[in-house]
Amino acid sequence: MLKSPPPTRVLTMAGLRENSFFPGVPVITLSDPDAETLLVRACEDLGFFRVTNHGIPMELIARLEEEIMQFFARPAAEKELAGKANPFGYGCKSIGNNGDVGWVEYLLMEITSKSLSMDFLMKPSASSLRSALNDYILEMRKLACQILEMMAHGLGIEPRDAFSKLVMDEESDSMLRVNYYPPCPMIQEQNRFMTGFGEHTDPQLISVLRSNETAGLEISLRDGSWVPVLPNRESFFINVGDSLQVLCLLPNQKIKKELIMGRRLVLFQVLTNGRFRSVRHRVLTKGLKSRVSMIYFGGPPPGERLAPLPLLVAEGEQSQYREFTWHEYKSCAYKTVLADSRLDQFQKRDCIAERSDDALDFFAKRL
Ligand SMILES: O=C(O)CCC(=O)C(=O)O
Repeated sequence: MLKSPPPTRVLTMAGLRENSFFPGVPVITLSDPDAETLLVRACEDLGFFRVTNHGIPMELIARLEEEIMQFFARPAAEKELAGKANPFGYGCKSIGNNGDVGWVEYLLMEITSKSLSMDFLMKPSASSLRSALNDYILEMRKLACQILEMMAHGLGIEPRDAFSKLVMDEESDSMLRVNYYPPCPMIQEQNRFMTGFGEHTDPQLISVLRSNETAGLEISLRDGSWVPVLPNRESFFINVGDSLQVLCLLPNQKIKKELIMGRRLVLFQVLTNGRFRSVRHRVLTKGLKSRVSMIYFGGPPPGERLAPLPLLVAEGEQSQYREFTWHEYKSCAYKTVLADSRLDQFQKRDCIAERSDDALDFFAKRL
């Protein structure tokens, strides 16, 4: 448990909005005949949605949550046996190596050859945690792949495993993070809140997030405003990651062309049609109740070249980004602070103005 007052660098702000959850998070029932279309629309609009009817047994989720609570309730010295998060292991307040801090404890685990490989999990005392985690990630991989296939099919991409095969690959660079945001009575008294997990986008392809009923997750809308997400312990929240945004990006040339045509309607289609958006999100904690979240990050193999799928690029058009691999992108992510817009570093110079949403808004207002 975190016992000391929050570190000074954890922001505290007054005036948490009560009962003002964002009503616009798409809720998609995976068995709905229109689910593929709805998924694509949600990825274009928000890069974020909630799925129900996912088929993951509640007992499995409850079992893992119970194990996680037991892990974080242990004395610090025992938790530290998991190794310092660098990047994998146990972390407390400090997120990454670049100065980010939050009111959070976490375990970040690398998934290799379809299971979790960490020395501390191999100890007999960790066997029930290990088994719950491994059962959970099997289900998460299946769910992530099902959703990626629905997205591809919804976009008209053949084969439909164009995205999911990257996560299914033996070399897939996927991980699981479990976060524990302890209560903090100090801010509770002051009606303030603070950063649990600072704003960021997820670098991978897709994130499958599940939390308990404690609120705190917020997403950023296209206009830059932040909105709180109503938690739902029976559903999973899906984030589009940066890598998926790159694979599904409309080429720059097309954006230029449509802008010159000068129609607001056309511009809107350019912004939304075929362009997935990685969602910026953060966790604010009010300190009343603990929040527990577990996030499966489905990533591509290290050598995978991240570029718009040829199918989405018409002749004569080119990507906004220089070529890079997932390994390069991940290395860059580890060197930056959470809030950095890392994709900008891979953008071709002449594409910067056209790609920025601000620039597009600027033009839209003048059409
Ligand atoms: O705890 C949450 O709900 C989200 C945390 C998060 O964004 C992350 O671990 O990357």
